[in-house]
Amino acid sequence: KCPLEKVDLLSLEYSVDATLDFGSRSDVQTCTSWKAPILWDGMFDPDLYDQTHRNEGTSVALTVFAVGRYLEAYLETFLSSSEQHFMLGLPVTYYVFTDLPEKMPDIKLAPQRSIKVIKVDRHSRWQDVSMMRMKTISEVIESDIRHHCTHVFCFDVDQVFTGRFGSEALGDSVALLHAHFYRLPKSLFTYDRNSKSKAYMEVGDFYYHAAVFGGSWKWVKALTEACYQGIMEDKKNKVEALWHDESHLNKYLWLHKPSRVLSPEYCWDPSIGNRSDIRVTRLQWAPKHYEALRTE
Ligand code: 2GW
Ligand code: MN
Repeated sequence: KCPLEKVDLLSLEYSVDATLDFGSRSDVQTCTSWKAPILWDGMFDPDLYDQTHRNEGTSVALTVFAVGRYLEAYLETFLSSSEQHFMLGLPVTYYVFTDLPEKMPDIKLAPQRSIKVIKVDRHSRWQDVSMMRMKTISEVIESDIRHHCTHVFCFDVDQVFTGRFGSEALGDSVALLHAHFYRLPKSLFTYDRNSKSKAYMEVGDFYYHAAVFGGSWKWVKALTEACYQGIMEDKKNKVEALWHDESHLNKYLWLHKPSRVLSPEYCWDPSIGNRSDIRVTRLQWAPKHYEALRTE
C-alpha cells in the first residue's frame, strides 16, 4: 500500500487525488517509487474526477496522425469510438494531422467537441512519419492548443476505445505502461542501447508505450520538443534509436518522471489474451495489417 503523503497532497493540482484508494488493488503496483499513482480500475471514483475537472474548467486537446493508408484503415473507428468513451462531459478538440484532408471521414460530434484537420507532408520513411509527430505536436501546441486547451493527449491512430478513458487520466505529466512489458523484468525492456544515440539508457523505471502520452500543454510541449531534438541530433550523427520516437520518449520519462501513470487497461493488446489483473480495457490495439499498410 502506498498512499499519497499529506505533504504531497498540498502540492497536488487536484485534491481529488486524495480519494485514490491505493489499497483497493493488492494484485498490482498502484504507486511508483516517486509516489505517482499508477491508475487501475477500482482505485478511483470516476464521477469525482469529472466533477472536479468541470469545476476547474479543464479542456482537452487530442492529437492523432493519419497519414497515407492509415487514414482509411483506422481513423473513422478511432474517432467514433473516442466519441463514445474519451473524456465525456469535458470540452475536447481533436487535432487530426493528415496528408489527405479531403478523405476525412464524417464523424458526428457531441456538443462541446470539435475537430481541426491539419494538413501535413507525408514522409517517405515510416520511421519518419512516426518520429516527426514530435515536431508537429510541439508546433501546434505553441500556435494553437495552448490558447484553447489546458491538457493534451497524443495517440496512435491504430487503436479503438472500448471503455471509459476519462478525466482520472488527466494530470500534469502522464505516461502509459506498455501492455507487453508491465510484467516483465527490467532486463527485457527494449530501451535504446546504442551509446551513440540520444535515446541511449541503461536502466529505467518502466517501459512506456508511445501510443498514449499526455499532460498539461506546457509539459507535452517540453517533452515533444526534447524528443524531436534528440531525433534530429541522432540524424546528424547517422544513428536511429531502436524504437524511434518511443525510445526518445522513454529516455525523457526516465529523466523527467511522470506525475501519473496509466495501467495497460488504457491501451491493451487483446492478442495477449485474458489476464486477471486487466479488469477492464479502455483502449485496445486495432489489428495490424503490416503487409498491406507498410509496403508501397
Ligand atoms: C507506420 C509504420 C509503418 C507504415 C506506416 C506507418 C504509419 C504511421 C503511416 O503510414 N501513417 C501514419 O499516420 N502513421 C502514424 O504513426 C499513425 O498515427 C500510427 O499510429 C503512428 C505510429 O505508427 P504505428 O502505429 O504503425 O506503429 P506501432 O503501433 O508499432 O507504434 C509504436 O512504435 C512507434 C515507433 O516505431 C511509435 O513510437 C508508436 O507511438 C508506438 O505505439
Ligand atoms: Mn500503433
